[in-house]
Amino acid sequence: MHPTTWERTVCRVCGAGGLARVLSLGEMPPANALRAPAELTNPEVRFPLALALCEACGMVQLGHVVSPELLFRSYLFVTSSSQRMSEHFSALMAAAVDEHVPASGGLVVEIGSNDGTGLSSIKRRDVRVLGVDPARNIAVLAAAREVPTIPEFFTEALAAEIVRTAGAASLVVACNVLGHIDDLHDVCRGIRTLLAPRGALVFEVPYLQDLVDLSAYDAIYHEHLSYFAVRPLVKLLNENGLRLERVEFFPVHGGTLRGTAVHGRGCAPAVEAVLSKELETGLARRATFDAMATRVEDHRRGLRTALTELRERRIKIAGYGAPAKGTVVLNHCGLGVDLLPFVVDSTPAKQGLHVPGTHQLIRPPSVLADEKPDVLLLLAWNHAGEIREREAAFLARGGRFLLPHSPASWCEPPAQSASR
Ligand code: JHZ
Ligand code: ZN
Repeated sequence: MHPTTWERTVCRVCGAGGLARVLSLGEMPPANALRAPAELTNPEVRFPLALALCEACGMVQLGHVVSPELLFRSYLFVTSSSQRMSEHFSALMAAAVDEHVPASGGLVVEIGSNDGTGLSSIKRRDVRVLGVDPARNIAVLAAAREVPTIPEFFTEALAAEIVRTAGAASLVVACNVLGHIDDLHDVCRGIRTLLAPRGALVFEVPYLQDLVDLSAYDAIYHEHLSYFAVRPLVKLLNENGLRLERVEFFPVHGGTLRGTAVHGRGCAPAVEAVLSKELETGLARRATFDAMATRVEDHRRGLRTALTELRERRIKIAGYGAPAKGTVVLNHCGLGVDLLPFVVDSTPAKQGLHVPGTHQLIRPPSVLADEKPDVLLLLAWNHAGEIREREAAFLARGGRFLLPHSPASWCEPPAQSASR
């Protein structure tokens, strides 16, 4: 039996004790634990959700770890739910194969390969592909795309097994997955084991600086154990024989850092420049997060007030998207079905289920034509551009999207997420 939750008392990068608790969102249900109608009256699990800062190395992390068996074995988020994100990952794969895989072919391994969206985009090239993802239900979707997938957690032991059976990898890709893994050193050792001598790791993580700048507290949930700045990343990679060769920034998911690492030590001069900037902005300072906590509290009050006013004016409102981040906003702001009666989401597996904690029914976006809400709270705000395009009919009849931001504001075109 695996324990359900445990407390982390030392930093997962440098091992220092005395982590400083910097921002608490109270007790929160796991963000993707959507509830079947028949379960709604059962007691609901909630776990503490708070950020802890390691002042020794600058790593920001959750103070509590919820068992990965509970969070990831059956998973509802599918990468292909966003056309723009699918294009983003296809472009990443194409560029990374061009740069790192020899013309004679090679092995590409993706950690956290989800439904195989990324790997399937390079299948026609002269490469062998292999996905690793613990979500057994989603491995079935990857199989339908003919992407071979090991339905397990990536570990050093699994990496050794892959090398034994399939050879070393020219390219390892890991997008939005490093933050989900408690034992980062084991994963990095595994990547080093797996990479061919001239191979490269290309990874993406939500960038901590963007999270702070946008006060995007809805990226904080139990799946996200780590919130990466570049400084602790360099330390983590270096200690495991990997050199951070390049960092790039993209506006997707509210601000994403893409890193490229190879065998070696240290980091490239361009990466040093980012380290200096992080020092300047005080990204590893307690005061940075204390200020963010104040903004988050303003946000909570502002959004509640905005929704209460809309209700008083009898303006019909619903939520758009049932992303993990939506669960955080709805629960933290205490937005129950009295203020937000239902949400819509395009993911078939989410439809008919309810948001954890606040219990909105998740319905298909097609119901908007009949329900005719006046305002949609854009919980999936990171997909604003794509959603505005898809919901042109709602906009054409005067509907408006409200952003759950600090302070709550209208989402007017051009709808772009933050960019560095
Ligand atoms: P979205 C995900 O978080 C998952 P989430 C994960 N935890 C992670 O690390 C981060 O990304 C980075 C729906 N939708 O992408 C589909 C529409 O209904 O913001 C999704 O349910 N219509 C691994 O869960 C949700 O919105 C649309 O047109 O916060 C978006 O979820 C589009 C584009 C999406 O991820
Ligand atoms: Zn540390």
